[in-house]
Amino acid sequence: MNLLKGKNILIVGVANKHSIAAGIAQSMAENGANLALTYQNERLKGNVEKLANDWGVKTLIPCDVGSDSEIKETFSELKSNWEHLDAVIHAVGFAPREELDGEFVDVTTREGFKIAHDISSYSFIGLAKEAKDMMQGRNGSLLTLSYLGSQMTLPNYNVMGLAKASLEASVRYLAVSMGKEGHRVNAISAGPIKTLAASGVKNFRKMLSYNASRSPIGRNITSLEVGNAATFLTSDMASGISGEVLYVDGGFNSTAMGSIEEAED
Ligand code: NAD
Ligand code: 0WE
Repeated sequence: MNLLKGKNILIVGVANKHSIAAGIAQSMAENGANLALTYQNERLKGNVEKLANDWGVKTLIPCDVGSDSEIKETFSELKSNWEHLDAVIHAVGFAPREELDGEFVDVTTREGFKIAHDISSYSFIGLAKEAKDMMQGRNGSLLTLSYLGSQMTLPNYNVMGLAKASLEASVRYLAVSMGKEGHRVNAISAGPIKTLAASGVKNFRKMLSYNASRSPIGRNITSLEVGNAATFLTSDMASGISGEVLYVDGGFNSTAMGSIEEAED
């Protein structure tokens, strides 16, 4: 399909081939988009360069979203390549590792809270602010990635749950603000996927099998499935959708009791 033919799209959050942002880039490249990618730091540059090559992407820009000046620099660099911008994809989340292992009330710190909200939530607003100029008159789209932990508790997601709740609220406020410019703002709430961000998480394999067995589709989702939903939301096919959180989780969020078989009598 060619849902994004001729659209210029910035993707933030590719670390390696397992990244959700990589599934999004693949789907968008297959749908005719012109892509630019950022990478967080020199350590990840090599990985991202190789992937960019596979997708025929020429524009690669370093950007730590914790820095206002790096965000600004990203868009001035982009402006030297493109006349305009149609969409921004934000697939970034981070909390200090210690915040994601243990009892919420004990492991959450003021500093960890600040970092989690800064990198995982504020950064989406920071990107929108700077993207506005290049997106003028384009009826563009902004998209971020969230997780069910924003709405319900699960072990160890802790302060990230708060940061994702903040991110989802900012999707709604940004939808109003950016709506005045003709742009749409949405989130995809993805089911669990084994990515770099998930690799350090205790019992992640168990979480994957728990989710697969309790999902209506009976399996976990892939980053390409997230990518295809992202392609739809970014395309003109979704021109009526804004301020929305779309679940791409095989239906997991909608079941309270998938099966009774494993319960005891
Ligand atoms: P990933 O590790 O592949 O991607 C996370 C990205 O965030 C990396 O590219 C990393 O470089 C980037 N990042 C972190 N701090 C940054 C900073 N200061 N500046 C710039 N970039 C920074 O993992 P992923 O699972 O693909 O995560 C992408 C998004 O998807 C995140 O928002 C995550 O919360 C969300 N998500 C993940 C899952 C899952 O199970 N993997 C499920 C739902 C939502
Ligand atoms: O949003 C995420 C990933 C969040 C994340 C993961 C890490 C691990 C390494 C943010 N920051 C860090 N920092 C690190 O140092 N997911 C939805 C995946 C995920 O992470 C979890 C999960 C799930 C699911 C953490 C605990 C419990 C469940």
